[in-house]
Amino acid sequence: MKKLFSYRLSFFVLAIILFWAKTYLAYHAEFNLGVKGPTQQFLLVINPFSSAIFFLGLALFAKGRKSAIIMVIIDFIMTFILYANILFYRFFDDFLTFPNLKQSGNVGNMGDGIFSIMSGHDILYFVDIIILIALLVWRRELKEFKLKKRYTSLIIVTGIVLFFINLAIAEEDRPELLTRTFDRNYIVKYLGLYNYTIYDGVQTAQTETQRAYASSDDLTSVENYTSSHYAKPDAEYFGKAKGKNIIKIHLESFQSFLINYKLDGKEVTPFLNKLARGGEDMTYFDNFFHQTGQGKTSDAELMMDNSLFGLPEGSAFVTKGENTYQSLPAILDQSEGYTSAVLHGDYKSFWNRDQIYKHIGYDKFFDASTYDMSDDNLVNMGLKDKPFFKESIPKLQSLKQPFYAHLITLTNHYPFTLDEKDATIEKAKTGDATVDDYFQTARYLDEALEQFFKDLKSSGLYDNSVIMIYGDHYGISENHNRAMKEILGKEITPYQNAQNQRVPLMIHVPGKKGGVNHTYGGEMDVMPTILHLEGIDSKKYINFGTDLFSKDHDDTVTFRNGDYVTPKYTSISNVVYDTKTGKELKGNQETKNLKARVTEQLKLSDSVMYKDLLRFHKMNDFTPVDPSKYHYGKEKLNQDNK
Ligand code: GP9
Ligand code: MN
Repeated sequence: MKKLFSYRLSFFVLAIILFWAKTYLAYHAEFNLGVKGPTQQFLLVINPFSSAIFFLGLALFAKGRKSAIIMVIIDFIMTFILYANILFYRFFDDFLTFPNLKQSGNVGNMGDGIFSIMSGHDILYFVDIIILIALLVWRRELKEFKLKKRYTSLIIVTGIVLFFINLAIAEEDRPELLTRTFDRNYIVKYLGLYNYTIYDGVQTAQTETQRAYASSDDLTSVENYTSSHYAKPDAEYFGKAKGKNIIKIHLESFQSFLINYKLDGKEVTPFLNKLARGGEDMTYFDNFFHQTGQGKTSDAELMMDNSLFGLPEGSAFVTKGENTYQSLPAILDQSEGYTSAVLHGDYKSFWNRDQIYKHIGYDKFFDASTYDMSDDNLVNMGLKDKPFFKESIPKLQSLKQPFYAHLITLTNHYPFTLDEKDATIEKAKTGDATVDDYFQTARYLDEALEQFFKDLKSSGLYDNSVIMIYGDHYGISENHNRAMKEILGKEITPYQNAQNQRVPLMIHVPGKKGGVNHTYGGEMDVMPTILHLEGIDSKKYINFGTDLFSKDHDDTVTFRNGDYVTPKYTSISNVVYDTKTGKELKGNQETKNLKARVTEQLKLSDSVMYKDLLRFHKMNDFTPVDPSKYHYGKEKLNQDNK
């Protein structure tokens, strides 16, 4: 045993230790991973080990000097991946993806700049390889190296077991880490850079295969569906927002049951309640539903800007970030000369935003790096909504008008944490912390919004702007049915749960009277609605939703899982209920047809997304978006606010 360790395995052990050390060093010195708490610290320590043991261990299947040479080569390849990411991160503040490699807009952009971001101390990342090569040359004993296959397999299995332990702890800390794929940063933080690279490779390969087998013929059935499903504009609304700024405010996890809800006799969201009564000439859609799937916020964004569904699994923002889109910001730019911007108090890589926004055609992306992120301004996932809105005003003023601005709030996000000093309403008292805390963050958001309206007015932006407010998805999941029963005073049956998926949609168009609109609709309907308000006919676009103001509007709300709600029927897991009373009904021909249509709609939207079909959809007056033209570096934003 002693002998074995003295020279047979020592090369391997040394390689692992050195490799671990430089990876760990890079995690701290190069990347801004936002590691919090002992679990995440621990994972950061162990994840380079599992990769190193597994990959370097593969070399042990060979014998003698050959084994050591292969080990050095594997080490070099992994170091190359590490170093490429280090350089890319220094430039773009993000990790490399395989699609990045073929995009001239990214890696190509680095060009000569690549040398300017290299630094003298980078040699540290290669020192271990130099040491190993020196040993390879000088240590003659390596020639005799031979390890029984049994032991090699044991080493490989150890690497795999370590990986699964790592994954289990990560999933515990961050459920659905891999299925929902929130953020590259998170995958690296939890599973390490090398596992992230493999993960990204597998995803890219899947996407590429789906794309490769598609042709323009696949678009025909989609076009047949969308043109027969088209709802023509209503003359009373068509063009009423032409040339006006559009300020779209995304209320994080905000459900409609909060509107007019009283907790211990106190209104939770007095400002939004005022708007829902038609204050500020808002039209409030009280039968509007979110239609998101696992992509949550990102699905909501995708639907609102594209009228395409998110995917049955994962987030389309992440896995279909390289697709061709014909999105609202690009159409508004090309038809009406709009500038577009996203403003958000989280970092740009979350939900792959920094990539997909370039394909959607957002001119500017003001992410957390452009806001004051000092400790006092932060809670939970990022910037608090009050400073967020405050700092957003000058950013909006800096945009060339007319603009389309998308502001994404954050504080009302699970687990609804709030500093005591920011709380202005008591918590609820159901004993379920998630539900109890929800009311405080919702109130905070309401106050932030009220102030934002005041600031919009004093900045002069209000008068010439359409303001749209919407809730992105539920805040309280079905895991909290017991507490929600107390809150709503009724059992949360499957029927009731579907009704609870209502989120507010409010639209203020200057010159138009406000009030409550009871039309049934969902996030998929927003894009055609805005197009028509802008005086752009939605007919030629591939939109799966329909204009909410149109007389032909389709009031069947399709949920991502194939369930649906109409003013008459609510169908959940193939059980049909009366939408008004909640009574279970016998299915009939009408509900069968509805189910078939909903299934067809989802299937066609999925084929657009999986096969990237919009690349075949040519229009005379629309130039495909060129993602390489968009750059969201911090400096760029400051220098040239288009
Ligand atoms: C993160 C934020 C939250 O930037 O938009 O996303 P969610 O977890 O709600 O999908
Ligand atoms: Mn969200």
